[in-house]
Amino acid sequence: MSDSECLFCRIERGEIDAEIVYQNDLLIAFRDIHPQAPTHILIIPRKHISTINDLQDEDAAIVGALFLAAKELAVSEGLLESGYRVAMNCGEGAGQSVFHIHLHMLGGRAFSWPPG
Ligand code: DGP
Repeated sequence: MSDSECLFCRIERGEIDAEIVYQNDLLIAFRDIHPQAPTHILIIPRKHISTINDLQDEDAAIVGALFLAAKELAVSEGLLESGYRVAMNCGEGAGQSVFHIHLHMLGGRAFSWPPG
């Protein structure tokens, strides 16, 4: 899929509405359209990267920025004390449905392990 057709690239360009809760020069974060917890935010790089398997060494700063954004969002969402989960699915078999990498950040309820 090209960047022009990618759903999350279109959100990043402002062509599709989303509730953006955080952004910087490397990424944007917005609320998931089908939340699985009281807080469910997707943190995506501005750069189109389809899956974890497509990451290059030069993307290390982007990957780090995704996690640092999760920490900032834990503060703004009030989740530091209660805890929260971050997860990234890779491939259809793992549940990935949008092929532009995104870190799920979920909080506001109890979580079990292992995930389904
Ligand atoms: P995954 O299954 O890991 O690829 O997660 C994709 C997530 O994207 C899923 O939780 C639902 C969310 N999603 C899909 N389409 C949209 C959309 O148009 N807007 C928003 N905000 N979220 C979307």
